[in-house]
This record gives sequence, C-alpha cells and structure tokens, in this order.
Amino acid sequence: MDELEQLVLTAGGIVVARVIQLKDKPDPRTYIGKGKVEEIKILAGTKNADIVVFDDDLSASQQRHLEDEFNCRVVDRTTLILDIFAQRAHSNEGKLQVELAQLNYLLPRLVGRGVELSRLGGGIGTRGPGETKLEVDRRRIRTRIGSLRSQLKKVAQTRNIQRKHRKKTSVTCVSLVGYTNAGKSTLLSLLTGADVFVEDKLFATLDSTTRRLALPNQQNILISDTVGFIHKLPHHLVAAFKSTLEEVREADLLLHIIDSSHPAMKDQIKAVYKVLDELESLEKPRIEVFNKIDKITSDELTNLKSQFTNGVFISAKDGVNVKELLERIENSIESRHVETTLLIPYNEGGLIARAHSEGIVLKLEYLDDKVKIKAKIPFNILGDFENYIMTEDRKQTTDRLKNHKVRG
Ligand SMILES: Nc1nc2c(ncn2[C@@H]2O[C@H](COP(=O)(O)OP(=O)(O)OP(=O)(O)O)[C@@H](O)[C@H]2O)c(=O)[nH]1
Ligand SMILES: [Mg+2]
Repeated sequence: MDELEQLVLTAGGIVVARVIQLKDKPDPRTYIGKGKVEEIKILAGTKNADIVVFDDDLSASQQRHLEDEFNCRVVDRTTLILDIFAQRAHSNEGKLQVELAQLNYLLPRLVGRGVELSRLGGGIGTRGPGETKLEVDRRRIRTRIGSLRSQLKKVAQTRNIQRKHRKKTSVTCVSLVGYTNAGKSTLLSLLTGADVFVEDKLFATLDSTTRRLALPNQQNILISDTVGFIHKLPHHLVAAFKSTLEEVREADLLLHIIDSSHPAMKDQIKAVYKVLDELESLEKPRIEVFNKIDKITSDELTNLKSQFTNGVFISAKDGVNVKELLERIENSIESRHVETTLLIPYNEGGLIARAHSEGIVLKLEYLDDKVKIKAKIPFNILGDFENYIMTEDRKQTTDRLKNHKVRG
C-alpha cells in the first residue's frame, strides 16, 4: 500500500484515505465485498475523493460497477502505471509504446461505454498520447493499434541493426536492472558521467541510455540504464516495453541494483527475478549490487553481507566501493575469456587488430612473418582464431573452452 501511495504521488495525486480488505477470493462483480463497497462509498463522499485506486487489476465490468457505486472514477494498478509512463515517456519510441500499451489495455474495457468515457474529465488514468483517442470507436482504435505496431516495428529494426553492429564488434554489454528507484541512473552517471535523469519518484527512467565505460584494465564496455521493474508489472506491459528491455536480453552481464535501505527489499528482489525470468534472462551472469548503504546502519550492513555473500555493497550517491564494483565487473567479463597463444601472419591484419580490440593482449612478440600474441579471447569468438592457435597451446585451449561450456 505504501508503494501504491507512492505511485499515486508520482502520478500527481494526493492520497486522502486507505482501505484494506482481507478476502479469500475477489467478488466477481465488485472485486471487494458488499460491506466494503458501502464503506468506500461513504469515505469517498466525506473525503471528497475524485478517484478510487485499486492495487490490483480490475475487469472491465468490475470497474464499471464500482464507478456506478462510488460515483467517481475507478483506476486500477495497471492504468495508474500506464498513466505514469505516459507522463514520463520522452522519446518517440517511448511514446509509441505507452500509447500502444494504453490502447491494448483500454480496448477490451470499451465495450458499451464509449459515451461514458467521453464524458469523463481529465486526471489520472486519462492522460497521455491515448487521451484524445478515448472518444474514438473501437474500430478506429484497432486501426491505430495496427499503425503503432508497424511504427514500432520500424524503430525496432533500426535498433536491431545498431545492436547487430555492436555484436559484430563484440563489445561487452552490461545492463543495469533493478526495481524502480533503486539508483540505476545514479550509478550510470557516477560511472560514466552521463547526464541522466535521476529522481526520488518511481519510473524516472523510461528510455534506455547507453554509454561507453573504460574499465581500470583499459577494456571498453557499453553500459545501459533501463526502465525500472515493479511488483505485479502486467505481462502485456512487459510486451509493450519489449524493445527497451531487449537491451537486457542482449546483455553479456547484468548488474542488479538493489535499494538496501528499502523495507520491502526482499520482495523487490523477488519481483526483479520474476521479470528477469519473463525476459528469459535469469541465467545470465549477474552481479547483485546493494546500493544506498549510506542509508543503513553498520549492523544492518553486516547482517546484509552475511546473507548475501556474493553481493557488492555500494553507495552510488557517495561513490563508496565503486572500485570494488569495477573489479567485479572486470572479473566477470574476464571469466568469459579463454587464455591462448596465437601465431598470426602479418597479412591477417584484421585478426591481429581484433585480438587487440576484442581480447585482452598479455604478451606480444614480432617474428619474421608473423606476430605471436598471448591473449585472453572471448570464448564466443575464439572460433575465428581457430587456424592460428599455436600447436603447443591447442589442447590446453580446447580444455579451457570445454570447461567454459560446462559452466555455461
Ligand atoms: N541515500 C542514497 N540515495 C540514493 C543512492 N543512489 C540513488 N539514490 C537516490 O534514489 C533516488 C532514485 O535514484 P535513481 O537513480 O533515479 O533510481 P533508478 O533506479 O534509476 O529509478 P527509476 O529510473 O525510477 O527506475 C534518487 O533520489 C537518488 O538520489 C545512494 O547510494 N544513497
Ligand atoms: Mg532511472
């Protein structure tokens, strides 16, 4: 309920009362029980509420029945989140995605209520690119959905080309993921000096930002910030934001940023795992980064460290333990490399250059007609160097590679 209140605040609303009901299963007609409907009706009247917000999703008919009972607007969790997204989408792609998500959510809820909808005033749940569309009929909404889909497809194609280019050059991509408000954008600006939007509200970031980062070992990687995850983020929303979250799927390494000072930290971690699972990214290499340690006591920190022995504990705000984090990133990337010795003839200049740009060169020796390179090469591109692996090193390299595959 605290989170719901924060969502309402983020959307620009003020909470005047909270009601909780414990119930085995929802009432099919009104979601909550009869007594609660009466209670809220009176409360909404005395408090002069404009809107009643539910923390779960309502069916179209439940929403309609409740609006009739309360005589005011009823907004469910998804509508509220979409409204925040609508206010915060800045890029063309973000706007298209939000509109598509809103229309998809609205369409089944439009049955027989075109007139009612057009009478509704502004406010939470009606903003955004979808606003003017509320009055058009379903057929036009469908046409609009089709057009949005094809526009998004084009944007996604451009993105894919960029991504393929990145893959070809095999630059390591790291993605920041985590619950909304955990401090992902703060960490990105700390690491790369990027000027990104940071705010103590939910969903400050909607569009992903990618920046180059030079690690202490001189290796260049790409690091991207993504939209924050949230509890009960509906499937269709995840689908709508798929291309933004595609960054996560394509990443070589995930940094999971956790707000260690949040009372619901463990639930938030679970919610993130759930979304990662939906993105089929739960098996990816991942570092758990516990942020905001400046906000917890030293006892709490000790306790946290004993529970999460593999975590890195930082404060993105104060720049505490950043060196350790960078080392962990380096180690994790290096574990994807296989050490080998290559003998590459000078006429294979392209490969020599790639060993330098994509691998980590340890030792270099110039011979008459070739160059001898001792290097760590990412195991996924080792095949390209196959013909030039030094004979004495061949067996050892194959063994190391096998070892990698076993470890996944
Ligand atoms: N005390 C403290 N506050 C922090 C720290 N890191 C971030 N914050 C604050 O937490 C709030 C959220 O930070 P953001 O970087 O916007 O979080 P985010 O994860 O990008 O959030 P979304 O984009 O909304 O998903 C801001 O008010 C930051 O100033 C930290 O280490 N310590
Ligand atoms: Mg952010």
